Amino acid sequence: MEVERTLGLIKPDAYAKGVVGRILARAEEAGLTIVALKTVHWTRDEAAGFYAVHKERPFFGSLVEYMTSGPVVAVLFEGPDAIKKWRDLMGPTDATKAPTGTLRGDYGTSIEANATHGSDASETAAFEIGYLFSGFEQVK
Ligand code: FUP
Repeated sequence: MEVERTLGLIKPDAYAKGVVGRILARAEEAGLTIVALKTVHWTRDEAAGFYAVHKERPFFGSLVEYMTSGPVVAVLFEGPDAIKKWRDLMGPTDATKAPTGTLRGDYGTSIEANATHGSDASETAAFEIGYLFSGFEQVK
C-alpha cells in the first residue's frame, strides 16, 4: 500500500460536541499519523473557497453557512492508503444513513452536519492540504 497524505476536517457539529479528541484517537488507532493539526474558524470566503467545486450545487449556500458556524479542526494525515482509510472511517455522507461504528454514524446528525470531511482523491487531497497548511507546516 502506498503511503499517502489526506486532509481531514472535524466539522463544527463535532467540535461543539467535544469529540475532537475521540475522533483523532480513532484515526490513530486506524493507522493514520497526524502530521499537522490546527483549529480554524472560517470566514464565508474561506469556506466557499474550500468547497468551490460545489458552488453550483443547491446546498452550497447552506453548506458555507454551516461551515462558518463554529470552529473546524483541520488535520493532515499520513499513512498507507490514507485517503481511503480516513473515508472508510468517516462512513457515507448522510449521517442519518451512516452505520454505527463510523465517525458520521456515531457523531453526525444529518447530511450537512456530518461531523467530518475527507479528501476523495489524490488531486483533491493536494488542493485541500495546500488550502489549509503552508509548506512549512507540512514538514514532519
Ligand atoms: P463527501 O465527499 O462524503 O464529504 O460528500 P460530498 O463531496 O458529496 O459533499 C460535500 C459536503 O456537502 C458534505 F459533506 C455535506 C454537504 N452536502 C449537503 O449539505 N447536502 C447534500 O445533498 C450533499 C452534500
